[in-house]
Amino acid sequence: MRFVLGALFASMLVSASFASGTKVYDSEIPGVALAGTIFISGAWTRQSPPGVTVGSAYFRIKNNGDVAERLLGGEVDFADRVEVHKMEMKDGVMSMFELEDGLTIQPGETISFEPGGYHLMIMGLEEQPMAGDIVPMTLDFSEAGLVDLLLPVAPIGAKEFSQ
Ligand SMILES: [Cu+2]
Repeated sequence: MRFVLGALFASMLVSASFASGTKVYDSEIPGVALAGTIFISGAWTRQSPPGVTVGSAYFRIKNNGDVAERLLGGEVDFADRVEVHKMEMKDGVMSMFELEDGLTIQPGETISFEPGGYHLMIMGLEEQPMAGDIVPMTLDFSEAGLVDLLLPVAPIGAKEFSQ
C-alpha cells in the first residue's frame, strides 16, 4: 500500500454539498476539513526516524458552533491507534501524557496542535508514512462525529510543515 495521491490533487478536487446533514463541505485538499461547526486547517504529520513505531499529527481546530466539541481521538489504516496527547514542562522535565477523555474545544475557541504541546499520537506504526506522501486520518468528535482528513507528511524532525 502506498500513500502517494499527488496526481489526484493536481486537479484540486473539491466537492461541496450544502444541502444535506451536518457535513456541509468535503475537502480533498490536504490539511483542511470542515464538518459541522468544526474547522480543521494546517494539518500535517511527519516521517518518523528509522525504528520508531510512533508518529504524531498537528493542526488547528476551530469550533464555530455554540456548543462545546470534544476531540476524542482518531484512526489511521497504517497504525494501531491514534490518541490525543499533551506535552508540557513538569518540574523542569518535558513530559507527555494521554488526554483519556479527549480535548474540549469551547464555542469560538481555536486550539493549535503543535510540536511540544497538544498532538495526536499515532501508536504502533505498521507502515511508515514517508516525507512527501499524503496519508488519510479519521478524527472522532463528540458532536461532529467522524471527520476525514488528509495529512501531508513532513521530513523527519520537522517542527512545522511548509508547503
Ligand atoms: Cu504523544
